[in-house]
Amino acid sequence: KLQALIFDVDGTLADTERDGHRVAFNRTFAEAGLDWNWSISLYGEILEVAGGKERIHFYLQKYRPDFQPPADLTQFIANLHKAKTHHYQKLLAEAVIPLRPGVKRLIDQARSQGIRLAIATTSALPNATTLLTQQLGKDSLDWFEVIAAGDIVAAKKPAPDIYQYVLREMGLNSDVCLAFEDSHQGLIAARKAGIQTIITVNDYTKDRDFSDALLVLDCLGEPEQPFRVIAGDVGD
Ligand code: XBP
Ligand code: MG
Repeated sequence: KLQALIFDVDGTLADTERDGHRVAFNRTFAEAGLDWNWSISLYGEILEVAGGKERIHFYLQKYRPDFQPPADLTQFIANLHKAKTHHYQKLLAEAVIPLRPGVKRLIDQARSQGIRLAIATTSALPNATTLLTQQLGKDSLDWFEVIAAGDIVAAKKPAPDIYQYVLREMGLNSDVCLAFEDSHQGLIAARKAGIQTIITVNDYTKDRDFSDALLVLDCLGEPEQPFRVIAGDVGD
C-alpha cells in the first residue's frame, strides 16, 4: 500500500529553471564581472548536470576551457553559488513562480488521506523552503516529514543518494513510496533507489527517455483540465 509521496522541486513542483535559477546565475555572473551568459538553450544543455556548483564547474570545463581560475577554484565556485542562492531568493520574491497545475491538489489530497510527504531536491535548501512557504504557506514546511536538499548528500542526482536518504529518514521501504520528477537525471536517481516514479515533463525535459517511469504526463492536471497521458499504462 502506498505510504509516501516524494517530490522533486525544480521543474516538478514549479517551473523554476528557465526564469528562476538561470536568471539568478546570470545576475550573479554579471555582478562578479564575468562575461558568462547562460541563454535559454545553453541552459538546457548544462542542466544535464544537477546542482548549481556542479553545473558551473561543468560549464567552465566544456565552454570556457581558457578561463584562468583563481588558485582555489572550489572556493571561487562556492562563493559564486552562495551569491546565486541570494539572487534566486530575491527573484522569487520579485516574480512569484507558481506551482505547476495539479501539484497543490495532489498534496492536499495526499495529506487528507494520511499519505506521508517528503522532498528530494538537488537545489539548495532555502530555495526549496522559500518556494514552499510562498506557494503553500509557512505551515507547509511541517507537511513534509523530510526536506532533503542540496549538499545533504555528497553525490547529487542521478546518484540515488538523496532518495536513499529520504527513505532512511522516513524508515520506509522503496516499494511503498512514489516519486515525482521532471527530469531524466531525477528518474535515474529515484529508480536506482528502487522507487516507482511519475514524470511530469516540461520544455527542458520533454524529449528525454523516460521508459523507466511508471507514467509520463504533461502535468498533474486540475479538475477542469484533465491531464494527458504521454506514455504508460493506466488502463481503460
Ligand atoms: C535541480 C537542480 C539545481 C537547480 C539549481 O535539479 O539541478 O541545481 O537548477 O539549484 P532537481 P542550486 O530538480 O533534479 O533537484 O543552484 O541551488 O544547486
Ligand atoms: Mg527537477
